[in-house]
Amino acid sequence: QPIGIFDSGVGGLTVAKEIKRLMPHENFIYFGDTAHLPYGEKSREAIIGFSLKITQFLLENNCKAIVIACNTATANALQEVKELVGNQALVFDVINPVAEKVAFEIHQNVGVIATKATVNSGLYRKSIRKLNKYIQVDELATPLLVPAIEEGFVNHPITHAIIYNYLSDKKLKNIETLILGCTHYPLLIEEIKKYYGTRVRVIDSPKIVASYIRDILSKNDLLNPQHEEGNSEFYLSDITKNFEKISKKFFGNKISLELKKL
Ligand code: DGN
Repeated sequence: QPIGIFDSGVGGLTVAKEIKRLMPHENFIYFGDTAHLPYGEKSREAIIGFSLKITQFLLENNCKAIVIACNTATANALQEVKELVGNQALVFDVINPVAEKVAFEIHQNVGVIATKATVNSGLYRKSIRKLNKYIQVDELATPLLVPAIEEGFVNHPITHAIIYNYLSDKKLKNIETLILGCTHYPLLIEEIKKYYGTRVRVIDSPKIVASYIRDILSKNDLLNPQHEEGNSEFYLSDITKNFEKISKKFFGNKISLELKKL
């Protein structure tokens, strides 16, 4: 049985890549909802609607676990996805494992950058402070980053300018740790680290999420036996050049992308 992973576009590939690296024997099905991108600007109702349709598709494909590899969908539709899934599969999200990890670390001033819809939900702040009320969490919406990444502007003067502009915001002035609260942002992690030097630790969320998933699958005895390499399938609601480019960079040229309208 495969692991189903979804996002609005290429962002969730950062999580899929870590899942593949840590669990090479697992099969996975990736769904990128490129036709409805970016989720960060959509209403809660719209985000719930897309997330449920994708989850349904993944369940029809017999997934043993559903990974909401999108912070915006997690922040707006986690409960609804869990209700739809019931006990048909396990549901994982990208916020709670990271919040748990950060809540028990020594740093007290944490910054989060994310889409508008994630910041408006305040879910990072709530989840971290529920576990540790001494941590100060400041969230900043950085909405231009997703379209820039989807346009392929990685390691590019345009993204440099956007990053410098956002990160110099006074909200993030005293932070010691920065959470990349959008699965697209790890594609810019080197550029973001360069901005801070050693002053701020930048959290690599996909690594944390993938190792959390492995632990839970293993506890539930749901990991595949380790004798053959897992295969991967990719479905998109619109096939875009950038998705093709980034997915091939991550998973090699042999992968094929299937069109699946929602
Ligand atoms: N990658 C998604 C996230 O983690 O929030 C959102 C991207 C988007 O559609 N704006």
